[in-house]
Amino acid sequence: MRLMKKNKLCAWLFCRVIDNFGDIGVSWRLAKQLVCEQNMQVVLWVDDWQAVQALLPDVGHQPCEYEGVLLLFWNEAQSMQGLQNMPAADAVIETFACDVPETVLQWLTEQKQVVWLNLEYLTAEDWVDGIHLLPSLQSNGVAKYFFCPGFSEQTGGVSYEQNLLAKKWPVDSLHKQALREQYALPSIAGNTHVYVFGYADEMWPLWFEMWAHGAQSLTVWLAKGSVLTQLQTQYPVLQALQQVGDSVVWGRVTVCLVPFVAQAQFDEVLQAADVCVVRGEDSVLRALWQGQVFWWQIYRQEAQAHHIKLKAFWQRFVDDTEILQDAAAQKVWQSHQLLSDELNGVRHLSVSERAQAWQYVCEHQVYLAVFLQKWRQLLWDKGSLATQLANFIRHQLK
Ligand code: TRH
Repeated sequence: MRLMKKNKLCAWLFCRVIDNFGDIGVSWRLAKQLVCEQNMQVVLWVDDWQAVQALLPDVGHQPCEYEGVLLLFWNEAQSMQGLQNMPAADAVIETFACDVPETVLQWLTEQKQVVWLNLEYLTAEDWVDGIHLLPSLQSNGVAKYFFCPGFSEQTGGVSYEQNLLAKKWPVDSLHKQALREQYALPSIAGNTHVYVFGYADEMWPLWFEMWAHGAQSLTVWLAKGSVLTQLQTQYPVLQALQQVGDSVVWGRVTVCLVPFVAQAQFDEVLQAADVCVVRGEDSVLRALWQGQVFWWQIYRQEAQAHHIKLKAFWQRFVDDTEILQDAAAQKVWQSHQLLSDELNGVRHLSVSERAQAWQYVCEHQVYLAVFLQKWRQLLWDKGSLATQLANFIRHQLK
């Protein structure tokens, strides 16, 4: 019996969860956008159902149809018959070189016209311009295309939903307050509210010390996870943070443990903050869409490859927005970058350098936000990743 009748252009999407939530985060967004915005059918195979449930808490058991996407647990022993029960694919998409199962490789050799592609990681580095949409002949005799998200005209663009900019971000202070109440995010009048979703790292104690002893009162909403675990081993005061909603006052900073929300609500948590620190490729784009100041704690790679990726990202921002030509913004930008470098292990700051940079960005964030909003618009105008991907598939099938 077919699990879903084929009635549209159909993509099979494969997602292997390596660690964290980025793989499923990106795959799910893409699946939904192809269905809702590109009038396609999507079957999404994921090899970690718990990761699916974290982002879609009401998803239920697999297989299931959720928001128009057929969601399935990726079973390595996927049978040919199982595949034949699916709506036939016009496109097979691997996310992040996850390698489709043998049966799919075999199935691909038997098809006359199916577009096979690998969705690469997002980077602003120049080399992606040269490989985006290049075919590469695989051992089963079928060509697989590289599809590279990116920031230039020569790449596949970045992920966003078509209705995003209509939402008028950043939100005004009344709306912010309403969101804080909705998500039980403690709000303290006069404080800067910082949302932190990062990776454990030796710089966090330095930043929390800076906040605790800073000149300005601050509220930090800390997403539950490795940063908290790390800090609790070093600072007994933070051991009071056990459950979502708990908060402690430590010098000038009030630290609160905030919930892990469904992906559909993640944007709202970011909007509720004044500034934020985010980490992987999905959350950094969501922060960018808010049009507010953010820092990117990029996923660490071997041989410091992430430093190159980080530099390319911010360099693209500088080039696209010409921020360095504006004296007021330039100064905030320099402070922002000092902190960004320290956050990612590129350099160390002294206590006073760090504190001054932080204070300067917080006090002048509005200058920087203008340029972030400009960049957002430029990226938007290039067309979304899902649009470009669907167009490529259609073009190849002609
Ligand atoms: O979870 P990540 O660290 O994933 C990483 C990165 O994608 C990295 O680039 C990749 O190489 C590595 O995995 C394997 O960070 P990321 O990409 O930001 O994904 C987090 C997802 O979790 C994103 O879709 C937003 C979502 N999320 C929620 O839905 N609710 C929440 O409360 C939070 C904190 C996150």
